[in-house]
Amino acid sequence: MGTGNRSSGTAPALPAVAGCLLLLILTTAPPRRSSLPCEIRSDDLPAASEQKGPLEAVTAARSGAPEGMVPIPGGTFLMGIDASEIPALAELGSEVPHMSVDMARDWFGIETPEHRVVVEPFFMDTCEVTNREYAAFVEATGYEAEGPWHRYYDEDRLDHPVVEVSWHDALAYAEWAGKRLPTEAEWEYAARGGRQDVSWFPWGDTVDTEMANWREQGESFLAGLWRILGLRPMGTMPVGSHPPNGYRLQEMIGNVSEWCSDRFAPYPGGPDAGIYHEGEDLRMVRGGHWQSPNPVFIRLTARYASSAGEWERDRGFRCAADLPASAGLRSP
Ligand SMILES: [Ca+2]
Repeated sequence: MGTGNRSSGTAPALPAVAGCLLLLILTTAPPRRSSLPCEIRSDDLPAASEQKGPLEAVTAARSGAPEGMVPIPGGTFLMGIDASEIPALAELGSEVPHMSVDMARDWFGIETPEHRVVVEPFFMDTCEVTNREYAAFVEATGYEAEGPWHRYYDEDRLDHPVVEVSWHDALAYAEWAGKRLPTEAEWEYAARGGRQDVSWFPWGDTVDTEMANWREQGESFLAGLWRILGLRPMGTMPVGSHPPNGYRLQEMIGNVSEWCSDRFAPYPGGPDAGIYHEGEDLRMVRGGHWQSPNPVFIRLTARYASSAGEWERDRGFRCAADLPASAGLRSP
């Protein structure tokens, strides 16, 4: 279930709305924070009582992590949601036009059923891959990307996540970096930050606009008009702008949604996902993004699929990597 608009090829010059642009800038520009480029502040960390096991394991193996990555201890977790949670999702997303329990079931049924998954230890990038990093890859290799990622590459956005990269573009970077894309299960497991006591967000089950970058509720008429016309300004924030989760990962939720390695498939025993076409190379996308219109779309378990050759200006990625077998990070 995508919440963003395919934005490539949008013509920015529409005289009829030119007079509105200044007003739109003033009414829609998202709040900016100072950049904290992936530096972890001690007061950002969750309470030790909540994260003792995972953090101890992470700390023990930190010295072996590649630059910009942290080790994620393996373990077992419950992936997805139980169907009984669908009404609560309809309530959470009640500001979405025409939301109902039936609509919530159509949109979020692919998150069911909740099922137990074993995840082996792995490394995960602490932050989304940035424009600076992607440019270094392209410069080093001459890679010709499918997506027009360079449209949002400039000196002011070097530490913002790269966007408008296809799944193939993301995979090419990952392989060049000696990494890979995370599986969907790895992504969801890592996003929890070691917490199995939360259902919706890494920080808990309440909406908190300070914890992630998404399009908040209450969009004005002019802001909506701008979005519909494809003129909404980019709303990404520099990576590392939000507090980390229990594994020290930042912006797993929001900012840009993130490609995962998996082809789309319903969960075992889950409903038939008729909303997706068969035969396409659909790859999973996770985490929601700066244009997600409601927190219901940025939950830990929210999943949707996109063709591997498509790109969005609200979609990027981060990498995972295999952990040496000797690291011994398997959780009980
Ligand atoms: Ca993200």
